Amino acid sequence: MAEASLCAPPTSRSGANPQLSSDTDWREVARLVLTSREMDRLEEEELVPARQVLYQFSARGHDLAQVLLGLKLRDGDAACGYYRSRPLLLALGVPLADALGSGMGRAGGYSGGRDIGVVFNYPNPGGAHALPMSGGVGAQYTPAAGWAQAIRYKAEVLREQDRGNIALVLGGDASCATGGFWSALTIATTQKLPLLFYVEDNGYGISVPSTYQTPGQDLAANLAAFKDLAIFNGDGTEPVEASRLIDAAVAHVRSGRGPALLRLTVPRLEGHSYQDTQTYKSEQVIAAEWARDPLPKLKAHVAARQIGDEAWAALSQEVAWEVARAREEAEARPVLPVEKVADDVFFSGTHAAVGGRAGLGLDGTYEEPRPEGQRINMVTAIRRVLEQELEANPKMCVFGEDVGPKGGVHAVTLGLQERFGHERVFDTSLNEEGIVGRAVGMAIAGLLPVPEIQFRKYAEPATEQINDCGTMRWRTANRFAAPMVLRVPGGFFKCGDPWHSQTNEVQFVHNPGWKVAVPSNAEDAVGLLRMALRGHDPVLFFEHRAMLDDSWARRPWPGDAYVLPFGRGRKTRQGDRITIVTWGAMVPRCEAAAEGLSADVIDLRTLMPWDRDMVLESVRRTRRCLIVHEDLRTGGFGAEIAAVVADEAFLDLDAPVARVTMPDIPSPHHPSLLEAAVPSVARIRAEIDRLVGF
Ligand SMILES: Cc1ncc(C[n+]2csc(CCOP(=O)(O)OP(=O)(O)O)c2C)c(N)n1
Ligand SMILES: [Mg+2]
Repeated sequence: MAEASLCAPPTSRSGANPQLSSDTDWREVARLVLTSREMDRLEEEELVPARQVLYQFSARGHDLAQVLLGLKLRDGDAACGYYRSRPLLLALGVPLADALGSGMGRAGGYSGGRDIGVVFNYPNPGGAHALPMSGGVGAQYTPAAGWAQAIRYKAEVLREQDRGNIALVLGGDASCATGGFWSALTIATTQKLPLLFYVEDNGYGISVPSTYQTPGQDLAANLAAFKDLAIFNGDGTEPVEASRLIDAAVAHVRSGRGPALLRLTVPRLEGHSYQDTQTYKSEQVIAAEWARDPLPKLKAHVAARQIGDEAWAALSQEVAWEVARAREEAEARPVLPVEKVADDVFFSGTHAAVGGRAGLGLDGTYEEPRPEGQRINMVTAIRRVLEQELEANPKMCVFGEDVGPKGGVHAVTLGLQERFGHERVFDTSLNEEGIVGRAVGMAIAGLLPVPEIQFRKYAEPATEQINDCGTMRWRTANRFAAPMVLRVPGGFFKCGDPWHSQTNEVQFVHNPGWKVAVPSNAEDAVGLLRMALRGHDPVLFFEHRAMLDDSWARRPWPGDAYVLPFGRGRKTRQGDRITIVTWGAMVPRCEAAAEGLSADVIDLRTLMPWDRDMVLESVRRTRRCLIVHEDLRTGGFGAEIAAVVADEAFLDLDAPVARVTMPDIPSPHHPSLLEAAVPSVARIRAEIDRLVGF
């Protein structure tokens, strides 16, 4: 295809209903498009050169269609956009001073200066929320699918009135090559969710032409055969055509007939961002793009509707004043006090404006176990907590691969779907980004998602969603939060292997905003899981495969309202010659290794937060510290503990702080290789003896 035709309008079929009459308020459209243009101009001509704004993405060319679409959203809908979505935000009613001030990194606005201004979020009570965007291309899709699923959940499970709400997700042509796009497409079509995909096809992803993103450059044409997906495809610069297509696509999704894909071609009239000089485009291409500028087309269109030259000029003037006023207001805002930069990582007493609050409170719970009955294994214990909380909390839902009729490959969710139904306990498509991203959208919508990842390593495709979820409260300055409990089994079992057996819990500790539970036994699992389900932060709940049915880990049921607060270790043995710090499947090994010796064995139980006070108090008394973990040595969580002990108890030590860990290799398969790699009782004992005799 010739380069000059990259930005040509499409010739493929259009799903528009020609009979549909638009109720568009064209004066409002003009006002918003002019506002967006004036903001782009102000940034490009003044604020970026003055270094008042550091990241700038022009929306010129994309603006008309976004405004038309934004004006169709209403209370109960939500939109998840990307860095070029400011016109849509303006249509939702975001204050102009926030739209400008956020780019300046000032206090207030979207993030209080913690995030770049183009990565928007907008709590909008009474209107459609703009869900927190991500700087990662494609990461916007699956949370939007989660919001769409929450719409249905609220109608079917919570019996809230069905008001025809929709979720909208915006993405560029290049974003449609990401895993997130395909994941959300699979979720929305298989579940027939009210999700509208709006693809703004400007022919480029920075400099890469869309020939690299979809064959033939027309994703809508390529998806024509996709079942249960309505396609609307056309020109986003033509006021009449664009508004008809938008109306039809929105109406389709509102009617409950399932998802739709709306692809509109638009020219990107400036570089990708301010810094991009577009050397990869020829002069002809740039000229052809400017020939498609929607602004003169809009002007001509509204001229035929009583907004002639004079009215247009007056409107432009009015908009310029408003933007200038917003600039003054934004410039008057201070920079966030630096002491506040570490606030809002975790819930600290004030709920986010949107998201969370779905867990039951702590009223009636107790922190001392009240053991009853026979000892039960960890599988039964975890299942019983899930069952009780599902029973008591209709906002809670459990999902993941094989968790439905099969009851999970570890049998933890056995029988839950039968009891609570397919809306609340459900199988998902095999896409971990989709599992966690969908949970994010559901949590923002006020549900309590409890997703399962089948094995620790398979959380890797969800890494981006996990990270974005954890940072949400901080980067939106407590405007949004997405608490969830992510259950992840892992660690070795009877044998090892590089895929099912790793722990790598330290990676979650490294994701700001996540709490991390690593229970070693049934009683702690009950208390920590219930606490997690009633808390306000995302929690990684690690279920060690070797402990799920281990006899050592079996404990009596600790009571129906037992909770174990995070950050409280437990001394499973007490003594004064050495402190052994450990967690998970290493706890019984450390106990066995310390047999016959006076030692403190500390089961940390949670790693974020971890019980520094208990460890330091113990080490100051025993003067020796050994850390034992299953994870790899280099950069494992033991390194953190060792550093803290060295830092804070250096003068109390009589021996070096030591670690027994896996070597830096994946878990090996054969049981004898595995046993040689995982810390054994003999290896731990040898290190204890070395330190005690030091
Ligand atoms: C996961 C990820 N990879 C790469 C980038 C860098 N990046 C930012 S925007 C972009 C191009 C996206 O193009 P498109 O989706 O077509 O949107 P457009 O900018 O054209 O509107 C790239 C490669 C990123 N932000 N995230
Ligand atoms: Mg593009």
